[in-house]
Amino acid sequence: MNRKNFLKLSSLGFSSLALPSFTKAGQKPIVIATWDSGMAVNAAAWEILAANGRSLDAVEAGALKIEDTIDCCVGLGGYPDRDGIVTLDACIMDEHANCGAVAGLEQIKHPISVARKVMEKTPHIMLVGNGAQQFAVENGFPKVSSTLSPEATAAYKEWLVKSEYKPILNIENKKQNNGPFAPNFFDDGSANHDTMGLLALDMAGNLSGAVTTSGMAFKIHGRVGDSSIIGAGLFVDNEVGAATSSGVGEEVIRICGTHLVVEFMRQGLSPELACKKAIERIVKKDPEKAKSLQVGFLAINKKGVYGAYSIQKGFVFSVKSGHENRVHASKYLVSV
Ligand code: SD4
Repeated sequence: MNRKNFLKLSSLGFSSLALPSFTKAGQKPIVIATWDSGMAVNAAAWEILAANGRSLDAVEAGALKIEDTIDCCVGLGGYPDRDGIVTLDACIMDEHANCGAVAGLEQIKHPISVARKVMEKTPHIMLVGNGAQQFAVENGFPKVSSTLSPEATAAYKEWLVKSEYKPILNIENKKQNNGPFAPNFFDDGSANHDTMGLLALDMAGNLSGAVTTSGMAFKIHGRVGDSSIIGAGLFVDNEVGAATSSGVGEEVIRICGTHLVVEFMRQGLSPELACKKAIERIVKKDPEKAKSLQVGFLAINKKGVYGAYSIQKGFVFSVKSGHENRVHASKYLVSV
């Protein structure tokens, strides 16, 4: 079928055939991911979605892709905590509200797949620290060396000079600001935040999401952010939509951020407006503090309409569907 005929069919409401649809009102299948590093992640997820695969497999594949790379912020190549140890947080959720999570996981390369195993093989939702590692090893995930990546070693050494724990806005963009998607942003130094969150809607119309991160760089050992917490860093309700977050996890946890976004969508708000209302909730609690914080929410509804909103300028996200493959800048609430 050529694109013209296909569009004609879609506009006539035939999008429920097992074919990609891209009407203006929404797209299916589709995958969206936080940050411009989401482009590579989306490409991995797309291979599964385009072959009529399940959104759960797609989001896991996307997360695996970034866990494989040396990146400031995800996987074992990520920046360590203040004791020099890389600890990983991840979670995954499917269309049946099945979910699994790990937090504070050390020396395991693929926390997203451990989270999926927790979901599928245990009656629990979240495992942490040594218990999570023990479970991972028992389930065939090899324990790897705890050596920091060269980039993380350099960043940690630099951080040790002052040893200040101070979240810095939009570190992802600082790292990538020579790239093609480089928006202009805060450029004030050391590393602090990160995180890959991705959401997919498959051809069958089912939603899933995954989040993986090494969390805030130089955090207190044992600190868990929003990224492994269902309802904070990720929430999926297959009747309504799905949402994920990036930024200062404490602020997201405080308002049960992604659960809130999905509930706003349930009330009829568009994904973008739902994200905006959740951002407003954070800012309203302490407008002064919010000036130096970054949080971004990214959401998609059941029709494949997506949207995002952040506190500050600088949050970007990647979209891949049959219709588009690009990075978008999020709208934002306050100008510092
Ligand atoms: C955390 N939310 O550990 C993560 C960090 C992050 O962009 O998303 N940074 O709090």
